[in-house]
Amino acid sequence: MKLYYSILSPYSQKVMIAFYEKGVDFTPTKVNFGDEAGRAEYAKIYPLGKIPLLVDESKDLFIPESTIIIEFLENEYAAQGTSLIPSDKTAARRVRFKDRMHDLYVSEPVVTLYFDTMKPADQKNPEAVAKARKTLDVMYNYMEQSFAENQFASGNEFTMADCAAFPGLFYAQKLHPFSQYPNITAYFQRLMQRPSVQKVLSELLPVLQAM
Ligand SMILES: N[C@@H](CCC(=O)N[C@@H](CS)C(=O)NCC(=O)O)C(=O)O
Repeated sequence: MKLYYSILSPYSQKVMIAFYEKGVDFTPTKVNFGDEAGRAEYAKIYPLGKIPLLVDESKDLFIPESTIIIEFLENEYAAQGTSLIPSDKTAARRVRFKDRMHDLYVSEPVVTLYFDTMKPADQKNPEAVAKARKTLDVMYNYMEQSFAENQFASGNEFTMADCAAFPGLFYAQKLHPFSQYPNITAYFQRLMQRPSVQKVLSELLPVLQAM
């Protein structure tokens, strides 16, 4: 199985954490978003141009969207590694809800902040930045309460929702710090201790240092 990804991409990191938690092998296939040729090449594979994307031509598999890739992994490899989506329907719905919360209201605003820092002064969008920061503040308050009672995002077991939480929080450390929230800080430290997260960081940190 080929995973089209970039190590800088939060949604790629989310899926890689899931692969490592499940102990499922994959062939990492880097997408070069840094130049036009790389983008054009990838658009031939997936016209929407979004990563991550999981492809297995021999099995006629073509799976975009980080959450759907993890759903596929859990279905195919249920008995292997960490259970990322519980078999109980109510527990699974709660995990899916938290996964959506982390993608839409943590990772997305953090991505907005990240790209705004890269823009020249005359292209910055203070309105979008203010909205992103407000969303993050609401989420931080919500998460702070949640982690007072739970070790992980949906109860006391690591799930897909935690795969989704790590990348946004990782970039948020610099872009919209959560250090004044002790429960989120402790949760982030728990995530940092996961071998799956360490494996992603071992690829990510050298790239960030070189930038
Ligand atoms: N909802 C998608 C989001 C994927 C996404 O936005 N990926 C970004 C990188 S983190 C991307 O491919 N950006 C390239 C572009 O939009 O052209 C998922 O969960 O996989």
